[in-house]
Amino acid sequence: MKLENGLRTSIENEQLQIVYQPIINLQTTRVAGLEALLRWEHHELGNISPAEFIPIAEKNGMIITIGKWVLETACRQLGEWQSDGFSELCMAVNVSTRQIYEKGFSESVKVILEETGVNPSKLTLEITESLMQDHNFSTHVFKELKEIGVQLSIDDFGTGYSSLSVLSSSQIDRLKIDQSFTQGMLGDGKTQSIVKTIIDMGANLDLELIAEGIETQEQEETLRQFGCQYGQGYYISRPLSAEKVDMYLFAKS
Ligand code: G
Ligand code: G
Ligand code: MN
Ligand code: NA
Repeated sequence: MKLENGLRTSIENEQLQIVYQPIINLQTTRVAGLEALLRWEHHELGNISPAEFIPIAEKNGMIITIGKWVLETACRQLGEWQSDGFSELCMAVNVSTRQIYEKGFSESVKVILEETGVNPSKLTLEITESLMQDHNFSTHVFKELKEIGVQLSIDDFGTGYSSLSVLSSSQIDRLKIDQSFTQGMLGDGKTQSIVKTIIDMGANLDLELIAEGIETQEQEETLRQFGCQYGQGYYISRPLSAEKVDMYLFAKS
């Protein structure tokens, strides 16, 4: 109850923040984009993980307001970095199932893109696999989002139960290989085969592949050799505050 009440006032109290984790092109090592990750600094309880408060926000409907705030803030921030000269930079934003199912979701995405002046193709919406449960509905919303021109990415790919038919529908642009595969592949032959298979499948289906949770040089090197295009993880960079992203981008360019 305490968390729930706190969440209601978290935006106006400026307790919500976004940190940005760099995503690099593994083949060229250049920065390709950033994933926006929400953080809640509670005045008494300290940092609360989105894994803890997003489910609460989904239940009480606050996710709609919070989700809009995240999209707006991340797009506005992307617009600033693009104006600073990083014009090809992309932004990935996590969206929850409940948000997507809300009437008018795609319209609100469109409005935010117009207001912030961000090219739709530079925004990726990350969707977890569980959304694929209601195939008919997701197909309909995905179609609207594709008409706007945003990229769609399946997050934590391989841990849920998205059917392969979703991948053949031409609505999905990217797959994010779940970090459990990245971190397991060097110690386990079968996990490594799964990673290879996902990367090959991605290439065959014209999907962009992003490996998550890269924590060592060896993992990065292996994924590069397997032909994975993009990667992110603590070894590349931890999630950074907006100010630190500025420094990161200038240092890398
Ligand atoms: O950043 P971290 O590992 O703490 O994130 C934990 C979980 O919260 C991840 O599954 C991540 O996708 C999710 N998450 C982070 N930011 C957001 C957000 O803005 N919206 C939604 N819906 N989920 C988020
Ligand atoms: O579900 P999603 O993939 O959006 O969640 C991303 C989460 O993973 C974020 O909370 C982020 O902080 C976390 N993360 C990012 N890179 C790494 C990493 O290299 N190792 C681990 N353990 N977590 C990571
Ligand atoms: Mn994600
Ligand atoms: Na993920």
